[in-house]
Amino acid sequence: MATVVTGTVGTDVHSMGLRVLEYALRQSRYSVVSLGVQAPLVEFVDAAREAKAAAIWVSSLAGHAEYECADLRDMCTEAGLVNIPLYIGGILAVGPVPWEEIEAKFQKLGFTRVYPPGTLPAVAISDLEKDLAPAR
Ligand code: B12
Repeated sequence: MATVVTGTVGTDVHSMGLRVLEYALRQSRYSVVSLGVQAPLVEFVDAAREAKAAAIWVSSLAGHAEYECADLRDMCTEAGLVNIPLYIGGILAVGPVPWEEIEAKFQKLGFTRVYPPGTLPAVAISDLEKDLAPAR
């Protein structure tokens, strides 16, 4: 059973979307290591390494993810988690920023997949199946 590490990062307290995602992952037979809310980046990396996780999913609504998640890819690589899929979703900016701009920004930060507000968990779970297929 593949494991996904989940959490909100930094200062973000929004927990409801996270819980929905975790429920959906478990229903789809993934094991979930939940860090809950306001987890420091290093906890994502440590948990992913310990659990030999297949992916890390970050939920962020407060709008500061660009700053709070900037180092996640580099920290994963330094910890030997080379190319681990990193997904992020929620509300990833403050104000009316065009989605293409937001997506490009997070892709540049090393996120594998970036989701707009209100994305259904099934969409991302289907993407995860695809992203993990070569490793299975
Ligand atoms: C409830 C809520 C709160 C609650 C949170 C309680 C809790 N335990 O979670 C409280 C009152 C604490 C709160 C606080 C704040 N909030 Co608030 N909050 C909301 C609100 C009304 C609903 C969020 C929610 O629960 N949605 C329901 C869940 C089920 O949906 P979801 O989170 O969107 O998640 C789904 C999808 O988006 C997707 N998804 C989410 N993450 C991910 C990740 C991945 C990988 C994938 C694939 C999919 C995915 O899947 C989920 C399930 O379907 C939103 C408004 C809104 N319409 O979103 C504002 C909102 C998010 N909050 C906002 C703000 C500003 C704040 C505060 C800063 C307010 C303040 N000045 O104090 C603080 C933040 C404090 C902090 N440090 O984080 C803003 C953010 C603005 C922005 N980003 O531009 C919003 C958008 C309100 C607004 N319109 O201004 N908030």
